[in-house]
Amino acid sequence: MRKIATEEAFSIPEIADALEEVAATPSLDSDYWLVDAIYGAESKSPLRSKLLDLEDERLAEMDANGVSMHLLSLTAPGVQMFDADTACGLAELANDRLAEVVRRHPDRFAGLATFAPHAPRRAAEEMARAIESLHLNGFIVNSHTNNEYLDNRKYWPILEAAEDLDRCVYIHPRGPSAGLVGPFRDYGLAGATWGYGIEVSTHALRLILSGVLDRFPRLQLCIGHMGEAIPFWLWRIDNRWRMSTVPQRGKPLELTPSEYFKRNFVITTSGQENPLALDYSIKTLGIDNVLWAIDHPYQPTAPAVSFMDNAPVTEEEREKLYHLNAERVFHII
Ligand code: VNL
Ligand code: MN
Repeated sequence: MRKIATEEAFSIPEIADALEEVAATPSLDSDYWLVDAIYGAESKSPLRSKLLDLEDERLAEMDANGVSMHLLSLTAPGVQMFDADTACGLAELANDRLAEVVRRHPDRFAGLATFAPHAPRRAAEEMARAIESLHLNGFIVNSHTNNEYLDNRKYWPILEAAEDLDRCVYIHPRGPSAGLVGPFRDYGLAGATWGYGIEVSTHALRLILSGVLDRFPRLQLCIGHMGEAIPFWLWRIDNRWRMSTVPQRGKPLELTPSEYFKRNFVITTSGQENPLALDYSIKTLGIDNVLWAIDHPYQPTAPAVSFMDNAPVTEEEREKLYHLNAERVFHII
């Protein structure tokens, strides 16, 4: 069975070097911990070289585990910690490199293009280039940029470009934004344990409740980690949105929150290998809205494969989870 993993991280040396610069100046940014751990001068983490490796150990590990394809994306925080000009240049370079490796291994790699949200018009141009000239498969964005979210009107050119190009935007985690991070600063809460998911679920709900999906009804979005807890919350979100004690709504929405979630979002299983959560998500969202992912190199490959090989679904459903949904959503041939 073809196995397409849909949240697989890579980097390029120029961006790793730029993040090493970021690590050299301690800051209160909630991604500083991660950047320092991977790219800091004292780092002994193997992640930097695993992120930079595409054609050696990565392909060998894919082969050893029967993984057909990585849908690659520039690892978090992408270019979003750099100033807008630097970010634009590095995004374009990363997309060029990504397209080259996809061209060399069209049956093993596909790619999500990156862009600099803090330069929205140039981002929209890069998005068009990434699809029309580089033939990449969609987009990745690492949640907030300078503590702002994509529902903000200044980012609408990005949403418009994604909708016009008919390509999905994967909203990948980064640490919580400045206004959210306070209590996440202790006990390692800001990262993948909890903060990443809260950051992305908050972002997704901003997009839903702002009404921006009435403006861009065909926008396709993807979130990982079994939907960052949103599927489990849909009933309460609908219920309290309808009968909220403190009404805070602007323009009335055309659909209920859960209807937007089912219409505009798909989820992946990255780093969330829980058969009960998978079963629940499929029953809640439908089998067409759930895609398999590993989250390489942050998660090991073998358990992610065995999770999906043994998932309590029919073989027809497994085909959708492993590849048919990814082929449809990300235009993979
Ligand atoms: C981690 C996990 C980081 C998954 C990631 O991106 C990720 C982590 C920076 O555990 O640090 O995609
Ligand atoms: Mn990831």
